[in-house]
Amino acid sequence: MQLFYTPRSHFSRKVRILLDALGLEIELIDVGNVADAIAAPYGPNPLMKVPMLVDGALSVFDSDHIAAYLVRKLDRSDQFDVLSTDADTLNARAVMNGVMAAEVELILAARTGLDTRAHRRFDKLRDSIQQGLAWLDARSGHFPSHPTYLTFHAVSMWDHLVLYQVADLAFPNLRDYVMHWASTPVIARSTP
Ligand SMILES: N[C@@H](CCC(=O)N[C@@H](CS)C(=O)NCC(=O)O)C(=O)O
Repeated sequence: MQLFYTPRSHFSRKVRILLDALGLEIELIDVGNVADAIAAPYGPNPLMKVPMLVDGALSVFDSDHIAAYLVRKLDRSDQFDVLSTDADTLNARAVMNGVMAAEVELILAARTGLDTRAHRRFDKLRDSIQQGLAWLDARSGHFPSHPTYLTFHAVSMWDHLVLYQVADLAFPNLRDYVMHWASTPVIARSTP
């Protein structure tokens, strides 16, 4: 198996932490600058995004799809609750994915030459990040007290926000939750 990724990609990192937690070592292929509109490095992924998993003849797109594929194939006990159907858990995942996607849009717009302060569309993205983080901060006290895929997701999101500084990060509950797990070896190993 191969995972197409970049070392800083937060969507890739949640999958990398899961792989590490499951004790699975697979080949990592760095696609380079994800702002480039060059299809070749992404192989069969038409969306030109990472992560993508290749397993023999099969390609799997999208981080949560990849995580579910890995667990269905290799971790029947689903130790990290990847296949959860709990509405609160899935809402938290949706908010984190939304925050992460908005952050990608802001970062890649700036990287490709747009002034994100000059367009109202980007103000809405910035607002959605702040509102999403506030929503998560109000609920992180109810996040699981043992590490699950939600933990891997939260850490990947938070560390990326710290790295790129596109948001105000005054969210102490969320920060404390992430800090609690940050030095766990399977999490710390992929810190960007
Ligand atoms: N929904 C996708 C989002 C993946 C994504 O946006 N990845 C970023 C890197 S962290 C990317 O490749 N962006 C390239 C682009 O948007 O052009 C997933 O969960 O895998």
